[in-house]
Amino acid sequence: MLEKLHTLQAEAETAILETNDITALRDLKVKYLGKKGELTSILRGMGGLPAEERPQMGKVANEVRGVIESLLIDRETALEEAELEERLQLEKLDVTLPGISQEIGTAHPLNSMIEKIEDIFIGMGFGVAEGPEVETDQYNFEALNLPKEHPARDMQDSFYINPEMLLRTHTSSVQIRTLEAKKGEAPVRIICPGKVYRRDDDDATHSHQFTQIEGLVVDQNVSMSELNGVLFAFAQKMFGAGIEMRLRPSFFPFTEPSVEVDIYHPEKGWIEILGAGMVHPDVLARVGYDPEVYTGFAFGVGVERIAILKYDIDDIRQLYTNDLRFLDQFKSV
Ligand code: 2NL
Repeated sequence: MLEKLHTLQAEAETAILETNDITALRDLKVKYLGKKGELTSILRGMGGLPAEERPQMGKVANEVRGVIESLLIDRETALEEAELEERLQLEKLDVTLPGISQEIGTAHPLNSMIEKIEDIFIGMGFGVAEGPEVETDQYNFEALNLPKEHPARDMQDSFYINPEMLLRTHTSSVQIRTLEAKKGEAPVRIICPGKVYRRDDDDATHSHQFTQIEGLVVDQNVSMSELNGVLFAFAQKMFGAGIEMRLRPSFFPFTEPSVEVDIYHPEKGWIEILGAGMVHPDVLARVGYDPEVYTGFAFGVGVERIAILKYDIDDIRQLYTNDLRFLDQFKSV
């Protein structure tokens, strides 16, 4: 029996020291010291020993239990420490390292220019109206004094979907739709931003798709001097209070009289920024406004043109190709 106890102790010692995980170690505790464990089963055999040998055997058995118990505790402590050390190595975090900075995107210069122009006119009491990009030739041409035979309606100059429908060539169509919906009611003060399309060959100064903002005011007693005042306020807010502006006579089928508006650029001289005029009486009459009672003015701004001028951009295509080296320059705009 003594030999059995010593063999058990030696066997337990090897098993405990060889174990590398805590769960297995707990299993060993059950195996050697548990109620149904090996030590218990050896002690059961004590009943068959002569009475004088029992105390001695009991003492050895307790010593063996003590040795196994302390081996278990030491091994458990060692394994826990190793596990903690491993975790500390893996989760090592240097809070003094600089963070990984996240690039923050910004509005596209064309979108910020649209918003800038919208804000200026909203500040002068204009509302914003939008409408379809695919238009009937009724809204895009007929309503604006551009009848079938007009050279501006050449099939080669616009993108036709079918003989009656095309991609709008200006946002005037939205203004016509707004006037029609108002059924002769005044005042009307709107701007109409949006994409427009013309069959041009793309180059540094032309694009088959560009952005236009048209404005329209219709009321009683609307005059050319109010047009002048509104456009000068726009030019000042866009290019600075000291800007010089002039109107030049021009021609559009939908306005009479018509003007082209220039600003003075210190290096480039007089530069055209937009076209405008008093709404043609026939245009007003066709959408239900009596031209004897109501007058109006309208203007059309090319957004890219303004952006190119203000930011000194040398090629309109830079506004469409999304080269980050170009876009990054507008982070603060
Ligand atoms: C340009 C500048 C312009 C208009 C647009 C307009 C709209 C209505 C009635 C009359 Cl509903 N006119 N818009 C007027 C003058 C100029 O755009 O250079 N266009 C070719």
